[in-house]
Amino acid sequence: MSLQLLTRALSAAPESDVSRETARALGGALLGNCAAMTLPAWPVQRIFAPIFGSTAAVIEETWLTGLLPVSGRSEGIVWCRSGNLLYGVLELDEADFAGVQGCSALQAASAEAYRRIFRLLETQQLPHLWRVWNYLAAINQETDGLERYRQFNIGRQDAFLECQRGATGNVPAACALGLAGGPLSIAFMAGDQPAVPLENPRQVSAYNYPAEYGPRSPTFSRAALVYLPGQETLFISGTASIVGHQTVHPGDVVGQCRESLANVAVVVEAANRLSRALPYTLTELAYRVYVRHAADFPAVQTTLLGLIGAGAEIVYVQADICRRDLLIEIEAMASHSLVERD
Ligand code: 3EB
Repeated sequence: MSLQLLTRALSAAPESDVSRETARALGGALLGNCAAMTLPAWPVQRIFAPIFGSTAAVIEETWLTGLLPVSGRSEGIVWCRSGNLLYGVLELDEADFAGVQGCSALQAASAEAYRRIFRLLETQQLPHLWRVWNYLAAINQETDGLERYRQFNIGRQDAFLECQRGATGNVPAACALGLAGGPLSIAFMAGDQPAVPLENPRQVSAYNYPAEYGPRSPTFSRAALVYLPGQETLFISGTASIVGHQTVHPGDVVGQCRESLANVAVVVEAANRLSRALPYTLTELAYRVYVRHAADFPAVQTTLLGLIGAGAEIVYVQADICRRDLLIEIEAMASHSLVERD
C-alpha cells in the first residue's frame, strides 16, 4: 500500500487527456483552465482558477496508490477507494439549497456536504477524515449581514457536531479558498486509522478562534500525520500570516510570505516531534500556494524560492484567502516510508 502525489503540466486541449496510463489513480485535482478537458475516470476536483509560474494551461495532480482502486457514487459524491484509503469529490450548487429557514443557501449546502461525506465514511467503514480541500465562490462577500466564509463555517461545524464528531482537537487538516465562481467544491481523503492532528504553538488553534472571526470557529487542525502500511504522510493545512489569532503584515505580501513559511516551519517541527519516520524538511515538501492578487505573484515566487530553494515543487494558484487582509496562503504535503524497527 502506498500513496503518492504526481504533479504534471498539461495543455488545455480536450485531447490532452489526463494520464489514462495508470490504473492506480485514486483521484486528484485539475487546476487552471480545465473546462474543456475530458475528465479522467477517477474523482477529480476541478479548481477553475488562474495558475502562475507555469507555461502550461492546466496542472494535474493525481494521487497514485499501490492497490487497484474501487470507485463509486453516493449522494453526489464521486469517490474511489484503495484498500483502507478513500478519496472523494462533491460539488454542490448553492441554488439547490436556497430557502431553508434562518439559514443561507451556502450554510445549508456546507452542512449537507459534510453530512453526506460523514454518511459515506460510515458506510465504507473508513470513518477517519484526514484532509479536506474546500472551495467556494466569493468567499469574502457579505450576504445577509455575514461574510460567506463565516456562513460556510457555521454549516461545516453544524455537520461535525450533528454527526457526533466534535469540532475541536481531532479534526481534519484543511484549506478553504475563494474562487471567482462555481459550485461549493469539496475534496477529501479518509482512512480506517485516525490521523494524528497537529497544532501550531505560534497560533491559536483555529477551532478556538474568538468570536470576532465569526459566530462559529473553523473546524480544522494545522496539520495531520496519517498512516498507510509502510508509509507516513504529512498534510499541512492552508497556512497564512497569522500569529496568535491575528493577521500580521497586512498589506505587505513579502512579510506575509515570510510569516506563512515560518508557520509552516513550526508545523513541520511539530510533525517531527511525533513522526515515526525520518524528519521532514521544508525543501522536500510539495507546496500549493494561493495568491490573492496576480500582481503579487513575482514577489511571492522570489521570496519563497529564496527561503525554500530553487528546487522546490510549488504550484501557484490565484484564489481569495478567507480573511480579506490575507494576501497569500501556503499548504504542503510529503510522504515518508516507515522502516520496521525492533
Ligand atoms: C487560518 O489559519 C487561515 O477554514 O478550513 C486555513 C486553513 C484557513 C483552513 C478552513 C482556513 C481553513 O485561519 C485560513
